[in-house]
Amino acid sequence: MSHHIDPDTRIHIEIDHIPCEVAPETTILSAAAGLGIQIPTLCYMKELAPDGSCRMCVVEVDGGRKKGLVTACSEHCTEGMVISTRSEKVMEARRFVLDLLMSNHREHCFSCPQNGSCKLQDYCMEYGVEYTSYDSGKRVNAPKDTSSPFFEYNPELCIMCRRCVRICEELQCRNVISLKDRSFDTIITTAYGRPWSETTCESCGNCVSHCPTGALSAKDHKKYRSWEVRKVRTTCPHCATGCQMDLLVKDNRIVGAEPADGPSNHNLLCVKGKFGSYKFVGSGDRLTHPLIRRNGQLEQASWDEALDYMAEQFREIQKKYGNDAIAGFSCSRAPNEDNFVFQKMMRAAFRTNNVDNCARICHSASVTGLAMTLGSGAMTNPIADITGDVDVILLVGSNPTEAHPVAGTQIRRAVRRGTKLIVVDPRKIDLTNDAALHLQIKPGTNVAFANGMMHIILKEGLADMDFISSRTEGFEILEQILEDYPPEKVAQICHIRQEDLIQAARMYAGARKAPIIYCLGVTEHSTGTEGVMSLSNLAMMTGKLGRPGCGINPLRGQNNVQGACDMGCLPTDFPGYQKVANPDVIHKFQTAWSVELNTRPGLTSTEVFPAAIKGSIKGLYIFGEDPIVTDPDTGHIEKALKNLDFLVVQELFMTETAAYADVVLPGVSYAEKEGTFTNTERRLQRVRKAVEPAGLARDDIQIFCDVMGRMGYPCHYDSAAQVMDEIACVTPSYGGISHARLDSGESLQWPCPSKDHPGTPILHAGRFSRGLGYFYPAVYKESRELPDEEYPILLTTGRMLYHYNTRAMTKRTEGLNEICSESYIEVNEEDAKALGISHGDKVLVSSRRGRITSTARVGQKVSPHEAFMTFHFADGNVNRITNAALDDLARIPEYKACAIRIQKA
Ligand SMILES: Nc1nc2c(c(=O)[nH]1)N[C@H]1C(S)=C(S)[C@@H](COP(=O)(O)OP(=O)(O)OC[C@H]3O[C@@H](n4cnc5c(=O)[nH]c(N)nc54)[C@H](O)[C@@H]3O)O[C@H]1N2
Ligand SMILES: Nc1nc2c(c(=O)[nH]1)N[C@H]1C(S)=C(S)[C@@H](COP(=O)(O)OP(=O)(O)OC[C@H]3O[C@@H](n4cnc5c(=O)[nH]c(N)nc54)[C@H](O)[C@@H]3O)O[C@H]1N2
Ligand code: SF4
Ligand code: SF4
Ligand SMILES: [Mo]
Repeated sequence: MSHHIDPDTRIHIEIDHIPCEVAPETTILSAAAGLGIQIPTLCYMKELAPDGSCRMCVVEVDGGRKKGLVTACSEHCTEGMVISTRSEKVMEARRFVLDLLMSNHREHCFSCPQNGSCKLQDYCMEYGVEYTSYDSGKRVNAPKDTSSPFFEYNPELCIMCRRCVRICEELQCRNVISLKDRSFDTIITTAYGRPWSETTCESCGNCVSHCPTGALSAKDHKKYRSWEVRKVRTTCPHCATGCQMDLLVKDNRIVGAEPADGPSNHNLLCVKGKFGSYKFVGSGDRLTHPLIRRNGQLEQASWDEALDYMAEQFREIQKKYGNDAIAGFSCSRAPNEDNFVFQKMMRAAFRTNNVDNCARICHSASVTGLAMTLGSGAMTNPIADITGDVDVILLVGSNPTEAHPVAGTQIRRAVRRGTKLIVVDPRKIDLTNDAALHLQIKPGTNVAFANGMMHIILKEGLADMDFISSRTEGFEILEQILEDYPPEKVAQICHIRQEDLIQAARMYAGARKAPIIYCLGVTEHSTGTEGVMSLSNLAMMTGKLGRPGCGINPLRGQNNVQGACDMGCLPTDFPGYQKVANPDVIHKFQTAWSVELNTRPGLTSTEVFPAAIKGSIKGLYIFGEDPIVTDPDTGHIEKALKNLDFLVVQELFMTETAAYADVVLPGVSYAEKEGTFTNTERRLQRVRKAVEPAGLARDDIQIFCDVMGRMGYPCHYDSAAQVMDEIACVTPSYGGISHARLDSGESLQWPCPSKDHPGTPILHAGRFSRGLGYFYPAVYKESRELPDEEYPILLTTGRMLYHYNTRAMTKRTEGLNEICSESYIEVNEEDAKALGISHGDKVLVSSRRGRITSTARVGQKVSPHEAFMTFHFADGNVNRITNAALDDLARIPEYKACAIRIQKA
């Protein structure tokens, strides 16, 4: 029998003469912290198992089972223990530890960037250790490594606490850093002692953030002294993982970022959060003045001039063509409060439902698909839950170690603890190295794959028939369809091995806890919505919904794309997915906003461009999106924008889209305003103002209010908190949310209907949001464009770790450009050989829509006759050649499959 301790047992101890009770398995360190007694630590980190190696945390114990000095981080409290944290023996032992450390540490505190926030320095002061008594000390003589673009390693300042080694190994799961014995010394080094820049280091900088001394320090740290900076707690502006961090602010400039302890990141960041989240804010090329096009040129104007002109032009369009000739795109990089006011402006002041956001070209298939099958188009379970204690992870069309890196590392960690990972992706992504099974499917065949899995599950009796009969509907029709997807046929369609499909089906269905995690490899297809619904069919059929460690989990992309959708920046939905088509909803908002509303559902953003070409859309207001770069088939976007009567772009930078505008308005970034982002787990987190914006740039909400006034619908807010109060008032799922609750430290996931509601981590427990879960009868259909003789290669597109979408933010961080700043195309070596192309060659890439040049990366990452490009780079932007074919249900474009030809340039 295993040793069992009742968690209700209490253990009685005494620390520094204060008696207290603790639960079993409590360490002395945390018991002391509970009493407000700080014990010094160097190697200890709450996220890592205790190491006890630095011995700084020694305390003296008596009573209980032990007597003498023990390390508080690793020693558990036992009944009757009497602990002294500052006895003379303890102080002496700590002085000895420090004395030894100092013998190996060069004291150039004066020039060390860590001066003032170094734990070694602090403790030496506190314990009165001014110099080492081991002057013949074995000083490490290894040279500095400055090869990383972001940080340097100075071995002379290292105290061998091993935090960096363990973070890299146990949390980041990269094993770049290790301990190496060199005759007398042990030193910290990279694998094979190579320069940092040549290792597999991902520059997450977590080792740097947690190094207690100046041994690992950010290059940017040279620009400030620790006591000069103010810390502002906020949320990372890049992906929807929603990592919490502190911006370090010196005067009115952000000089760095540190990870904070948030529910989705637990003191970790990725390279974009750590090093790519602040330089763009203070970049010299920010927009600082409104601009008006005069005689073909964009010229500086005052706010009044720009806003008056805008209102005049938009009114003119309304008069001539009606309210629905104007459309607006909202910004899912911006806070909820901005998005709420933007859609309110479009609906109440412009009187149109033509409002959308970039979810349309991203996860609209999830919003639509999961709403149809489950009743709520959002991730069902939290990140920590689906990467914690789970048996199998089914990862479909998602590359989280690059696109959601802090979530990605949690998947790597799960695998190390024993979780089996199944990767379904046309490419060998980083996580295929950790996978038990990689189904390298042909792009565009997700529905066939899912149907094939379900065919096997049914045939082998692995379905959860009780769940199907008690909680779902539509099974019989799907069951008939599935007959048509035997493994041999599916293997052929998907270009995979039958045995692998069968094994994947058994692993997934047979597991007790197995979440599906998916992303754009599923949604960005002309059959994207059906792809999503096929995956929800798979989860329902195996009863893996509404409970921990399961669910269907779209990793949303942009930092606040979940929020932009929640806020009603959708042509068919008011905030909280209340339908425009429902007269009661219209009535509700007419009353709330004291205005008569347009009852016609609007156009999606992807419908707006063809409508502009046709001439039925005449005016467009784009808030923080850059469709010339990011929408498919650039040619048709250019044509559409040129055909407009009037275009307004509200931006941080002069983007390629802004260059087409009649009026450009300077908005402010996440670091210059207050608000909230909703991350992919439906979690509301605060965004806080760190610096004042430059020039005349204005808070985006204020701009919308000024526009609303001029369009005849006066509106004013004193603060973002006040906007959130209105959101809570009209949005049932946000009913209990307020800035005050978030500021008091609560972490809330919607639905959170009332002020005393704790939020909802897991959706669909006991009952689906729509009542019964619906099996959508999805049939496999081919991608709209397939390879042929003329265009023989199937291209899929996506992302890489170091850059973010248009690079509006990441290209303003030099280090990221140093790692990669040019377009490339991943080509299979077999094709390369046939085409006479070598790694690094310039190539011409063409499709029916255009032609670009790029650089070939030849290898085995993609299958033969397939290729991959990112859309981050202006030289050879892949959207010149992608296909704007749309999905019938969500109107999402087919970014992930089109036919191309590659030639040597
Ligand atoms: N570094 C970085 N991070 C980002 C972003 C960024 O630009 N850079 N953008 C953010 C945004 S907006 C989003 S939406 C997310 C997107 O995050 P992801 O969707 O994870 O990223 P992608 O690279 O677009 O696509 C994921 C994978 O889908 C695979 N794939 C392509 N076609 C298919 C298919 O038919 N079936 C299957 N099963 N897989 C397929 C691709 O090979 C790719 O590995 O990332 C967010 N995070
Ligand atoms: N080929 C291909 N193309 C794709 C994709 C793909 O996988 N393949 N993915 C698609 C996806 S998923 C997405 S989400 C889109 C993204 O497409 P976009 O949304 O166009 O890309 P971003 O770079 O995120 O652009 C956001 C813009 O908002 C501005 N901005 C940021 N914050 C603020 C703010 O607070 N206020 C104001 N006024 N402006 C702000 C930035 O300066 C930036 O120019 O790209 C799509 N394009
Ligand atoms: S480099 Fe820093 S974190 Fe790593 S062992 Fe040395 S002192 Fe510790
Ligand atoms: S994982 Fe996403 S949210 Fe977290 S630091 Fe990286 S980019 Fe920011
Ligand atoms: Mo996205």
